[in-house]
Amino acid sequence: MTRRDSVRLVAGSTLLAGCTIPHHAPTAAELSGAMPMIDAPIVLATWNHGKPATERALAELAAGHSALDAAERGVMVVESECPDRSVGLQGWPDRDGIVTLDAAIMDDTGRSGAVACVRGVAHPIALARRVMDRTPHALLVGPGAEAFARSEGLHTGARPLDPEQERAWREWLRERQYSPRANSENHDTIGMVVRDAKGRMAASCTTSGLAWKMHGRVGDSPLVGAGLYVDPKAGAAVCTGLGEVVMRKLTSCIAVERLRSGASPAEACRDALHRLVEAGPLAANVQVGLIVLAKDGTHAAGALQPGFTYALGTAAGVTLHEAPAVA
Ligand code: SD4
Repeated sequence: MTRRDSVRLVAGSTLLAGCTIPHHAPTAAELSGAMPMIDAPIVLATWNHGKPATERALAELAAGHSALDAAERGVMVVESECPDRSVGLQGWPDRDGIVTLDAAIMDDTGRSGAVACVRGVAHPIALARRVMDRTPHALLVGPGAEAFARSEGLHTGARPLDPEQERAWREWLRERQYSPRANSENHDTIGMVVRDAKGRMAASCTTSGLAWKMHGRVGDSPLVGAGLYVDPKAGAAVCTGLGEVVMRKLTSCIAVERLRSGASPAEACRDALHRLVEAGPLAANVQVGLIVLAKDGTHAAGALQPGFTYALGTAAGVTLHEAPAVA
């Protein structure tokens, strides 16, 4: 995608055809994130694949579904199809040739659900939602999460690597080098923040994690406060990038806490990312992207390095943008 493409406005007419979102088309100031969009639905999602996910989330909102439903169903689009191989069962495997998935969902009532290191589940975000809705727990992992998936009819069964996964894994095995790089193709979690027309907010994350990770490795995506966070008094945030950095600094929680103390989304984004920069070697030469949505609909995105794209969905349609880098 060229930079020009990245800021091209995608016509909203197809997306919203037949749907009723009874709000004015956002002004340029509202779209920039600086002006509040009171009572208007808004969705932000990470990376280029955030666009189809955002389109789906907006369609869910237009059909009258909640922010929580939109956050779940939006990211399912990428779980089903992810050419980047960073989400869902088509994701790159770990170093033992096994695909393990992490996902989490949270709403603004303080409820959350998550799963980590699960195999054989096509829609880990739906499983995370069931953990939230149908268990007294917040996080299920590994075989326990898979057993729960079976009982919920969400386990799709063991499946061998597809030819492309097999080829890439075998190629990696030749060198067995594992050194995460900024903006490498294996940092592409789909994360989403949503505010519906009633002002309800939700966030979701789903990923196959880092390619060629150690078996059992879990990143930030299923961890509340790290990969995602929602506070009804402030707003919501989602992170993508190197989980080992984010989970040690609770980047999403820091961003939302800054909103709570009165910072704008742009300030909250910058401050949370600066905490990573302050960490020195831990965050040197790695990528972390952050999207922040305040309760009033103002929003911002930022990243440690250039190249982090995100989708913005409003009543006017879905646009792709590149976030400013702080490093
Ligand atoms: C992880 N944060 O497992 C995820 C990976 C990611 O964009 O976000 N990639 O560390």
